[in-house]
Amino acid sequence: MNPSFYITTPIYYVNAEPHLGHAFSTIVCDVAARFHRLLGYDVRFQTGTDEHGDKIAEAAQKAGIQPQEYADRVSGLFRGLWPRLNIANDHFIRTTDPEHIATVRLILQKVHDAGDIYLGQYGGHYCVGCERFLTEKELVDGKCPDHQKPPVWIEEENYFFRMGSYQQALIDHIQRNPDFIRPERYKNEVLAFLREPLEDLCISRPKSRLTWGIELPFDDRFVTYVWFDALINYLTGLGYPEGPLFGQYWPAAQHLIAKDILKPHGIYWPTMLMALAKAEGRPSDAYLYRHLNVHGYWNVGAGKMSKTLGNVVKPLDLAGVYGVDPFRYFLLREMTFGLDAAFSEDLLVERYNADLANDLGNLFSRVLNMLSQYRGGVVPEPLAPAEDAGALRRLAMKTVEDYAKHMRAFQFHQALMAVWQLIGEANRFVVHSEPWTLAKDPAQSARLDVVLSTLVQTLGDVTVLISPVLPETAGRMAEHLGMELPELIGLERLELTGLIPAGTRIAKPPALFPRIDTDKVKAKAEKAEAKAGQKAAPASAPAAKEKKKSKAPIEPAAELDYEEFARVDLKLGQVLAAVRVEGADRLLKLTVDLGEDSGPRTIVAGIAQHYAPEELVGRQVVVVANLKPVVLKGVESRGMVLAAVGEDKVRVVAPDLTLPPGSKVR
Ligand code: ME8
Repeated sequence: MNPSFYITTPIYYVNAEPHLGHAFSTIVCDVAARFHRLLGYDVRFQTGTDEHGDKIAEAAQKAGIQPQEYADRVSGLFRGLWPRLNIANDHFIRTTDPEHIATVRLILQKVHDAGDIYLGQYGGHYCVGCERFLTEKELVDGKCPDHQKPPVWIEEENYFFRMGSYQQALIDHIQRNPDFIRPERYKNEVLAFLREPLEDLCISRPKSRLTWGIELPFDDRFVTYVWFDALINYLTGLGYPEGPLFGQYWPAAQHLIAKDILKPHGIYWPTMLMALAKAEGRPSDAYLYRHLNVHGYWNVGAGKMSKTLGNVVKPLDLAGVYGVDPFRYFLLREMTFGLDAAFSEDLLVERYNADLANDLGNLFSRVLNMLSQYRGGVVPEPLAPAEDAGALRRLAMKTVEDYAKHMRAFQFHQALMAVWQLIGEANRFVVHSEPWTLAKDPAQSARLDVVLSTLVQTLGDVTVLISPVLPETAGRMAEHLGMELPELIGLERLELTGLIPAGTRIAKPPALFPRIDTDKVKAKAEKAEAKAGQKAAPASAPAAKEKKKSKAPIEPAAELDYEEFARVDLKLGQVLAAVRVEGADRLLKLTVDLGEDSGPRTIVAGIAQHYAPEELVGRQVVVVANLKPVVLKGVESRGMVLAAVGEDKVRVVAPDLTLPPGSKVR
């Protein structure tokens, strides 16, 4: 029987849309899942959404809809995003799934019956953002340090889980299994926390305060605290307690999280699992997961990125411009797993050009072009012994070993560094063996065979090694090299002799990673800006500056979910006045009535070369009403007027009948 590997992402809150951090954690799990498949494991990979609790109830209320409808909508955004980043999860769980609700209630009942849940009195500093009571120590200047808001003091009757009684057992387990929590810094953080007495955990919320949760099975006046509910998703997804998946994949579980949720996963969850095992009469460590893998935070600009603070990077914006594989590669290569990393688009382009276009892309294209030119595209038999070629093959085998060691330890950047070292050596081998010189001398024919064959075999190995991180590229390379799919090959079959039999015919290579010409990208972006009538914007306007940072023009997405489209607020407007903007020959300042109580809006449109101002007054126009305001030539523009752009004519879009201003356009 194959060994089993169960990997989980945190289940994400549905109070905001997916961002770079969520994409990173989910891509990491996808990479770990694909890598373990290469090792021959039976793999199960689960992600999902966390949908109960104050935060979600509040967000739904703000949106003016029911929590369930709200959760359905945002959960759908997460679920829809993952395939577009080439993430192949086996299961997507939602805490509002009926199976999950039943599992949480079952576990609560078991732990309650075993005496580990009791009714008590609680008073404390509650932070709505964190969904938990904060200790005095955690407050900074009387505020929650993460949400910059003072917590509210709440006193009430509640149920408690006897977490404190598992403190010593947890310390012992961590000390006996030093990589239970990894990397080590996070193990140390949990142990440091456990040096203080561990308090019991309040696991209920009175319905008077919150109804959006799972009702306690033993007291219908309360719902379950969101963490006691959410953590159990990892068991529900396997069909605990009966399902065959549970027997196969638990406790061979590995969780992946960022450092923000270390405490719930490093303390609440293992003590809950110990209590559950005890309630079932099993040894206390029977259900403890295998590893908790903890990564750092992606920071954007000077600070931390979080949906609460609102400075988020949208994954598809980048993957759409640079490709999904380069985006995945950048994230895995750039972050030292466990530490924080800085995200910037410039760095992404730098890595793309250096590692993907130069190193990998160049090796692939030069080797296969030479094979085509000197051997008609047919992989030769390597008959002559050659020390340098042998060394490159041995390095490839050593790379496989190092790579596997690092990947198992979730040190992805090191695994990739090892592969890129091999790619670098292969490129150097090309330079020093000079196949172009060998090709001119018939006496060197056997030597040329060895050189070309060795390089082709290296490409074969590299294809398999990069496949977890760059699955699409690896698939293209494998197809081109006449190999099976990398996931069917597996690591075990990477041997000195190589994967590609002599006699294989390989066509001329496609360009895997066309170099990104940074100047061209900038120029293209500026042109697009000019087209949008924004070129005349002063560099000092903050919105204009922000725009300048963008490296590439935004291309329309190949497909858009209806939800994404529906976020654009299109309205019909009536132009009340129009004047030229001083010092900008393309811009008109329009006063547009959108039927709003706040009065007409000022909108700057880049159509001055196509309309005299007076031509527009009285006309109806379609306006993007929820575009962020921008300052153009000192005028704040609140919205955008839609126009059809012909070869040399630009005409505003309008209905064929006059309708009331403010009418929805869809
Ligand atoms: O905490 N850098 O959900 P959440 C890297 N529902 N990763 C980041 C990140 C960043 N800047 N920001 C977020 C919750 N993440 C709970 C989890 S699990 C039973 C319940 C990633 O939507 C990272 O994985 O706030 C982090 O742990 C997670 O998103 C938090 O997601």
